Amino acid sequence: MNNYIVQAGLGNILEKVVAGERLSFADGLKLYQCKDILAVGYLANMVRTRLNGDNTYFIFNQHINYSNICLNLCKFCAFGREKDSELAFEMSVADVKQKVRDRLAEPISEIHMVGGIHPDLPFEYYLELLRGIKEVRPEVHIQAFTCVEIAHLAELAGKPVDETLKFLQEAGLGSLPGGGAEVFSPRIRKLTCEKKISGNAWLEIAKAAHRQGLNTNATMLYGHIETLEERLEHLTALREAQDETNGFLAFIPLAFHPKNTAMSELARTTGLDDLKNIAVARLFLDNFPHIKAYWVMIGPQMAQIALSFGADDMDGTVKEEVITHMAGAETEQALGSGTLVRLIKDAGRIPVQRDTLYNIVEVHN
Ligand code: V47
Repeated sequence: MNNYIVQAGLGNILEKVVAGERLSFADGLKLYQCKDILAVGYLANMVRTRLNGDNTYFIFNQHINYSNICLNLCKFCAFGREKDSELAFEMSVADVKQKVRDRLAEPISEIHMVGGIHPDLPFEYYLELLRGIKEVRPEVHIQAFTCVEIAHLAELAGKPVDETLKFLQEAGLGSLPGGGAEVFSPRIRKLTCEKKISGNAWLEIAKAAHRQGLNTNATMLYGHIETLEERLEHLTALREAQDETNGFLAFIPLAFHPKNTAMSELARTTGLDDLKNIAVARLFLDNFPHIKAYWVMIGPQMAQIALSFGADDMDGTVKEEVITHMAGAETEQALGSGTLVRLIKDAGRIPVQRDTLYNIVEVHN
């Protein structure tokens, strides 16, 4: 096998991976440019196995989008709407509580809740959302509000970010999801999401959350107009932030879905690029414990294959995914745990049901 990796031009990287050495920017670029996906995947699988063995994590979770009304209206997004749009929606706290109540019979341990940057909902609404969910389902872990929403909530609260996070934590917030990171490059943000907070601001909020005892995830929206160098700059910034605070749990590459967006002329990502992003992330983000293959975006079959290319997490049952489906995703809106377990076992890995913080709930052997 070593000869094969050397022939693929990745001999130096193999040596570093075996020695547990950190990869350089140039190494990352070489991996992205390498056309031999099996060689890249072999290396990523070495790291995946070293860090997580055969364990492949999944969770029983429920997605709730409290509103799609958004001031940012990013070009890659098919979800956000202006307030007066016919397709705009906004849930009351009672609506959200009902969504949670509807699924009380299912063993859901995490609520993943995000929305847009709403022009006029008050800070109290967000606190009430958290308190309301906890009232209905006290044990559930609420993973809610991206760093972009947190910046907005801090403005609404008229408080610094750390104090705002404290209020949210006291109301029931357990951790932050990884959305809103997009690509940190100022060039990409100017062209695709000019109104959104900067990449640096996103990173500062994630680090503030970590210091506050809140874990977060991180994402990268790939497959639109970003260059390979911009992807690596994004990964480098995440790796540096993680060196500082060690609060990121998982990295999730998000495959761009162009339908119904202002960038609908672009093509969907290819399977190779999907696998490449998982594998390069696993190799480059040496301080991230987990890499998620988000089946909603790349499909359950590709997510299953990704388990041999660096991924050790398949997210979860999800239930009612909206953001990607509005942008043309053809995947299901939910997967049963039986399907997840079968996909993982078929890939020769061990299905491990987890909670949000990666404590093991049950090994499905
Ligand atoms: O923030 C928006 C992205 C994110 C599109 O933390 C799009 O565990 C593809 O962040 N095509 C929301 N992506 C999803 C997200 C997420 C999902 C699953 C797990 C976790 C986690 C986080 O989706 C947005 C944005 O970055 N997005 N539009 C689109 N057309």
